Amino acid sequence: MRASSNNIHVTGSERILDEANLANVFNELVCRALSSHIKPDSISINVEKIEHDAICYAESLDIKTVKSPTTESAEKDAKKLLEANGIKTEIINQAFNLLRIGPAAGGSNMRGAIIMDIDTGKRIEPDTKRGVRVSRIDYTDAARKSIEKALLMHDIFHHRVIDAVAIATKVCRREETIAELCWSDNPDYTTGYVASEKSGYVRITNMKEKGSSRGGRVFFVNPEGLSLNDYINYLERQPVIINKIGTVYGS
Ligand code: WAQ
Ligand code: MG
Repeated sequence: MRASSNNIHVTGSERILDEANLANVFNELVCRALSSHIKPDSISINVEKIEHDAICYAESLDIKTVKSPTTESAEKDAKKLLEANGIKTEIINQAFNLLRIGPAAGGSNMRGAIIMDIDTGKRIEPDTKRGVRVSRIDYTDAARKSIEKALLMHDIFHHRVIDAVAIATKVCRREETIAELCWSDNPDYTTGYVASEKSGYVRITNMKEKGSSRGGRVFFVNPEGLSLNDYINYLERQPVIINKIGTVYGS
């Protein structure tokens, strides 16, 4: 589903389903579009067939929460985590600077993610205006229920968390990915995260000031032996379904 207003992207969401569930989910997606912070004037739903054999199954990353009281402390916490994953401080600073000013040309947000070479700090995504969109990721019904329940229990339930954990899980299970850094472009949603196979999905509160509509994602990748085409093809095209939920920790 993609919803826009005056030709500007408002919200999007996607699912991987059996044919039998297709019609039910239409309803859910339309409701989601209509309940977005900006009312869309256009909603499109696109359906594509996926071969069963092509699907990979994954366990979601463990979820932790760091309660950082200010944007400054949140940035420090995020940087420490990224350093612990072996990324150089100067490269991390570059990623922060980009997300803070707006990574697309002219200082606006991107629809997709930045891919950053951890040796040089160079952006290597082919289209620096759009970025790379992670797609074809979902939960089994049982896994979705289980993550909803665990998030509710820890009082951190939000559809953004569920979607972001799915994206981070897909991104981090590829060995090219060293870590991911993200915060939302929604002005009311200030919790961001650092994720990696090693650290899990670490939520950090106050990653940006309330009211800021700057947000984005950076995938830090190891350039050694990297085939950028294969990597992007995996992110965009490989169907991944989460069938098991990692541990959800309280804060
Ligand atoms: N693939 C790659 N990049 C994306 C995708 C995607 N599928 N979706 C969004 N982005 C990029 C794009 O640049 C957006 O501007 C930016 O990420 C933020 O997207 O656990 O909601 O959908 O509480 O606003 C984090 C949840 C929520 C933290 C992140 O991101 C928590 C969020 P948003
Ligand atoms: Mg958004």
